[in-house]
Amino acid sequence: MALSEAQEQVLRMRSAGMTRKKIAEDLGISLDAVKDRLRRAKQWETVTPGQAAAMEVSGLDVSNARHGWRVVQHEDGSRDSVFWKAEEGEEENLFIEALQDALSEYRGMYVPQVSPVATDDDTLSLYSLVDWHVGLLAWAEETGENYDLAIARDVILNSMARLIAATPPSKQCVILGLGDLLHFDGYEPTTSRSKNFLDADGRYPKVLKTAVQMVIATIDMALRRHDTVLVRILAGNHDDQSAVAVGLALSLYYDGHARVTVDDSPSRFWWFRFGRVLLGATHGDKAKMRDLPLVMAHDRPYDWAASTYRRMFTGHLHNERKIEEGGVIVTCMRTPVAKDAYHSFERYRSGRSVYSETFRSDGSEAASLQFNL
Ligand SMILES: [Mn+2]
Repeated sequence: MALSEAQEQVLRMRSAGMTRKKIAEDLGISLDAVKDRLRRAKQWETVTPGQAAAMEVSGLDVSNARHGWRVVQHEDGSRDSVFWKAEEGEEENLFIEALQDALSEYRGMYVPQVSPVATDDDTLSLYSLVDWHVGLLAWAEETGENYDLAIARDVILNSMARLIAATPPSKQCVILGLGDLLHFDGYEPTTSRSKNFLDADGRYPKVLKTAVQMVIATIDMALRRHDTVLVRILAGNHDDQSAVAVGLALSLYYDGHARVTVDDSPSRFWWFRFGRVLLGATHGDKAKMRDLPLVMAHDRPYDWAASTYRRMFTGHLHNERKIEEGGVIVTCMRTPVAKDAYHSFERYRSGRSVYSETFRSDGSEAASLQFNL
């Protein structure tokens, strides 16, 4: 007896870093079978070549024996003998491995990014993730353009990469989910309040996971351009509940990260003062654009007093509008998402963009970048 081919194969896959669950999936065998093969294979590892040879002639299988002598009488009169004792601590090792396997999918796996060499510490850049609607499905013959999960990931992340590379290297940046990051909010593909049916690509957990991965990819790209990243995910009318889950996932993922702060406030408004610049945002499905300056003044009276340049940002309408009211510029931004059939059949024909805004702390400068898809 020696290491069987099947045991060797499992051992090889395991040492290549695969989890036991993945090995079972790849080989089409049960998790228990993988565990058993590994256990047997590992027992052979601790056997010396002499013992292995003795066991082979004695027909002894290490995995079935706890301890004992085996003696084999050869035809020429010679004898081979071996004393076998199972290694102690094996149970504990198996337990630790089982724990590692179980947790492997949930570990905070952020990859530390190299800090940018030179950043401008007197400016702040804002990236708004406007109505990404991850999970939306569109068929080109109906709507003019195909759209699904894979296309969303590809198109949006490529646009964000180009945008981040072109944005001034401010020391601080904010990644702001402006609402409707997800197209639908649960196993039923409907809007959460009006219960309108939506064209959805994929199961809800897959959509939620993809949306989180896309925001993580965006944050990681921003970390190569900016020294610190503040993240805030606002809820919209399509993702009331999922926005909370995304915020929570991000705050756990970046827990302990020196350069990323996740603000997981459940408030529908975001406020932030950078020197004399006061910024605010909300999805835009509830308050009208014209009402937002007064909400800002009411909610942030001291920040209002300390600021000289004030901006508010919304999404929801999927087209660009800009108004100024009471000295506050309120901008509604376009989205990078394609139209679904419902919107295509109506008169909606807005273009698709991603944006960044950069502010100087004394309020003297505001630079806006817009990349069109
Ligand atoms: Mn909306």
